[in-house]
Amino acid sequence: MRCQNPAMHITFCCTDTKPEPWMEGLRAALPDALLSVWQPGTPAADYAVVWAPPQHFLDQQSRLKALFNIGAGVDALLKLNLPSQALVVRLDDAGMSVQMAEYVCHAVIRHFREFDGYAADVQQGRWSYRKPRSRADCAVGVMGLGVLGARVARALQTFEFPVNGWSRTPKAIDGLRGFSGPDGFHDFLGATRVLVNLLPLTPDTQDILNRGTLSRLLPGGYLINVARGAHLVEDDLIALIDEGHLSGAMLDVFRSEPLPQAHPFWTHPRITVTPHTAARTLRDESIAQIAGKIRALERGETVSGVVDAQVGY
Ligand code: NDP
Ligand code: OXD
Repeated sequence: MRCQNPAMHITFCCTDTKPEPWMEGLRAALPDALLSVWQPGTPAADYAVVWAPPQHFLDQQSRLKALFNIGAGVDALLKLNLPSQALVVRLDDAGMSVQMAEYVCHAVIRHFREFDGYAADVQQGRWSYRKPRSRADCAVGVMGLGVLGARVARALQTFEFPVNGWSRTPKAIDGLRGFSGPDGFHDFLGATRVLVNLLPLTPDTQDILNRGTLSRLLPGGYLINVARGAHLVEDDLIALIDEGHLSGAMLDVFRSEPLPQAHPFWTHPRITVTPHTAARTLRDESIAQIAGKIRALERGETVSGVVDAQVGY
């Protein structure tokens, strides 16, 4: 379908992202639109495709109808002063949830089956066996049951792990033990051995992974943080691992990214670091989704993935 408004202007303002392939894709998907790579002086646009845009870009957007964030998390965007008339639209899966399910299942299985221990033994030329662990004793708790968390929970169920889930509002997912709200949080943690964080970063969730909360996990607890670094009080994690209450962690996100060279996470023997790569933005899928939503908005329809700035996600 062609755009109804031939004068529609879409501008691209994404930090650390090469614009050319995005522009090519957007041009193919929306041939009637006027496209620009934003720079100071570019006229105000109808729609913007953004990642970490500067405040002065937003200040110039007097007629913007929607901002399309090329990621799922909008915490950085919501810290800015946004044009009040514009919708903020996050990427709505667009190929991310299957990647996140792969990452988390890999992390859980690697921990549960002790594959790091086997790899270390093999390095030493040792043919060793470890006692199989009980799956029933390895309840996995997923914090956040949104687009990504719900998919991760379902993927974990296929490996027959008991799965707990925690969300702000109650959620019914077949076979999942659901907890919600602040009242359900302690019981959720107390029933969980492997904790997966897939919450958005909001004032309510900042620092939520701390000594008090992580201590409530079942003994030998393991943390997988794939949401945002600012959810985790890093020193508390290291202390709990070193004290033996937690058995380790696999971390994809950090307070400071790239993770500083001198950071203790790099060398901690029980912490695995990955470079914010659990679920990457896939360009073609994202362009198709954004173009589809622009067309829908131009037809006066509603679209999914609109962020509620009041709740913060
Ligand atoms: P969604 O917005 O779809 O889901 C968020 C979930 O968190 C919802 O279930 C929501 O509850 C729950 N939640 C929010 N606030 C609270 C709270 N205070 N207490 C309890 N539950 C809460 O997010 P996504 O699943 O799409 O993404 C989650 C996060 O993953 C992103 O915000 C981003 O930070 C991170 N991410 C990381 C990537 C990586 O590569 N490492 C890639 C992509 C995203 P309810 O259902 O009741 O609304
Ligand atoms: C995202 C991310 O939010 O990459 O999409 O973390």
